Amino acid sequence: MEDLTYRLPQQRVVNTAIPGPRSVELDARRGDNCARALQPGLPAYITDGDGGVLQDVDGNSFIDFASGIAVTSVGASNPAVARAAAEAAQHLTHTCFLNAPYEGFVQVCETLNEITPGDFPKKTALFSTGAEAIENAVKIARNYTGKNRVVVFDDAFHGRTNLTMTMTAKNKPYKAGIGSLAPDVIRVPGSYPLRDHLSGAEAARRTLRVIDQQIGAEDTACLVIEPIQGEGGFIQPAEGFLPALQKWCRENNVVFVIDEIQAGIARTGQWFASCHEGLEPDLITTAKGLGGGMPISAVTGRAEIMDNPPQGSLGGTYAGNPVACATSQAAIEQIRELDLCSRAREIEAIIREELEPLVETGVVAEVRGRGAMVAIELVNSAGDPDPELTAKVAAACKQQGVLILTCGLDGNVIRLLPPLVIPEDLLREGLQILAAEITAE
Ligand code: PLZ
Repeated sequence: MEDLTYRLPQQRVVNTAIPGPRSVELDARRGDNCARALQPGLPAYITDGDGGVLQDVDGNSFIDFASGIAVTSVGASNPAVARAAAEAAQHLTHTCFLNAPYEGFVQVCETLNEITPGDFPKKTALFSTGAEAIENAVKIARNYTGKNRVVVFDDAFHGRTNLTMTMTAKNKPYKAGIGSLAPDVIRVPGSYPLRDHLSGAEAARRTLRVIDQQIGAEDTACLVIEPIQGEGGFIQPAEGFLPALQKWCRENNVVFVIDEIQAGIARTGQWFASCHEGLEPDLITTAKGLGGGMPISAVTGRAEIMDNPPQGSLGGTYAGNPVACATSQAAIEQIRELDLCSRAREIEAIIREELEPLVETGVVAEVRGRGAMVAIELVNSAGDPDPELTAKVAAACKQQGVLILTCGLDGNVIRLLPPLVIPEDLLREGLQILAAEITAE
């Protein structure tokens, strides 16, 4: 993998116990002042980030395998993105597009219409967060079809607002004790090859049978699915599963919505994870990597669906903020210029080379995912999920300066989401530390 240029030294440095003394002080202030629900996974407070590293207040430097949950694909302080933000902010921090429009908003819509799959007329609406994009995709699909039901999947994650937390599968911590759920959201089984041992066609038959028998296409507005489930465990459906769902949607006037919020924007080695199986979703939601670090999200899709909601029914004060539009355009140009789709595929090859040998130990059930969105699922000697070991390995990695995230409904999946600009030696060093922690068990 080719070296890029970096501002910060691309080195792992552990100078203190993690957390170091200044982080401990800051965390005490957090405890006194921030809501208890907001508990950071890394106990160290970050001051700077670049390439594949995050530096903390105590002079430690972590290898970043998180990218702020798949956001900073072009780096946490990409110079082109930082310049675009500064330049935009010197002219407009905000106007509200609905009151006083600006070119940057239109430009991001044009770009998304061009890079999303599907050779048909498309339109885009911009928002601020992933959950907001999902909420709006559902509104648009309901408005277009005149139907209400929303089909979602086991292990799904779509957000934390009322509708999207309902669409999210995991009860704790997302729903328990948080009040009423939204109506008309119905969950069906998906495709989880490691556990269900079904081919894509078999899994799709099972799913469509449940939909036909228990829900009914005549009342269903849309089916919403992540092409690789993110928070749910980096679950990659068996080949053929997603195309079969798309076909069923087309035949039944159900809007096929692909949630590319985590998997999209070059993360999996193509502009969109949908591209790997040639999908042409009716609507695609994007966020995270789209803004190069600034909050921006989008719904992009078939013009006739996107244009159906009446004027004034979509939008928001901050939707498509001018600074976020500028960073989004800069991030997309960086992905093109640095050919980060290819780099994501190279990252996958390196991760597989370093971690696939662990499958022989029996602790790692499989290495799965695409591009720079790869995970390992950890199991005990009986083959059951091992969340204790997973938490222990993740904590040990953090102590050694490697920021690792876990996921999965059973909490037994370690997911790797490095920035696409991470240098190869740093990537390998982090993976070797992770592998050593797993084999030490
Ligand atoms: N859809 C596929 O991955 C956000 C959530 C972290 P927001 N994933 C990270 C957490 O604990 O809240 C996500 C996603 C997919 C929707 C969302 C929601 O995006 O920008 O967090 O609202």
